[in-house]
Amino acid sequence: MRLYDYAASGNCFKVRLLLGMLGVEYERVPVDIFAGDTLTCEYAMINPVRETPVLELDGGERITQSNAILWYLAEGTVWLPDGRLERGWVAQWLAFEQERVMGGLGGPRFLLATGRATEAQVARRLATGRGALEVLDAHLAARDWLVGEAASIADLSVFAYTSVAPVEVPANVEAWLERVRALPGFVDDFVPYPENAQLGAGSSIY
Ligand SMILES: N[C@@H](CCC(=O)N[C@@H](CS)C(=O)NCC(=O)O)C(=O)O
Repeated sequence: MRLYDYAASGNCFKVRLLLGMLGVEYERVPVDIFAGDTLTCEYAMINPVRETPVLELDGGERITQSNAILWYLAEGTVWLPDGRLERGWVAQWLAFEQERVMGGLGGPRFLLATGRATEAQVARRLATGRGALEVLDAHLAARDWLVGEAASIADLSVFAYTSVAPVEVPANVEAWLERVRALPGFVDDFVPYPENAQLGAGSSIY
C-alpha cells in the first residue's frame, strides 16, 4: 500500500494517524505541493483533482478524499462501528469535518501561516471554525468520543485540523484532543508549512 502524502496537510495527517494505529505497513510518497508536484501530467494520472492524500492499493487501485480513505481502511476494524445508526453518525461527522473544520480551522491555519489572506477573509472563515468548535464542545460535554463509547474514524478525522486550530479551543474539545493523543499508536507527525508554501515562493493549485 502506498500513500501520496503532504506532511503539513491535515487531510494527509488523519490518514497517517489511522494507518499508524492499525499498524499497517505502507510506503509514504512525499508530494511537495508547493514545488509543483501536483501540477505534473503524471500526478494528474494519479489524482485528476491534483490533491493529496491518495491511497494506492497493492493492485494499483486508488482512493482519493481523506475521509473515503479512512472509511476504506477502517472497514472491519474497531475504528468503524457496525450499527446502521452509528455509521450514519460517523458519516455525519466526516461531512461536518470537511464542511466546517477543514474550511473553518484548517483554511485559516493555511492562510495565516503562508501570508495569503486579508484579515477579513480569515475572520469570515474563523467564524465558521468557532461555530464548529462550539458544536463540538456541546457534543463532547457528556461523552468522551464523537460516536458511541469508543474512538472511531470520526474522532481521527475531526482531530486533525482541530489539533492545530489557530484560535483558543473550548474545554471539552481540549479534553477530547488529549484523549485522542493518549490513544495507543498515536503519532503526531503533523508538521508546520515549509518555507516554499509562503505566498509567491512556490506554485500549486492554490
Ligand atoms: N477533500 C479533500 C481535500 C484534499 C486537499 O485539499 N488536499 C490539499 C492538501 S490539504 C492538496 O493536496 N492540495 C494540492 C495542491 O495545492 O497542489 C480531502 O479530504 O482529501
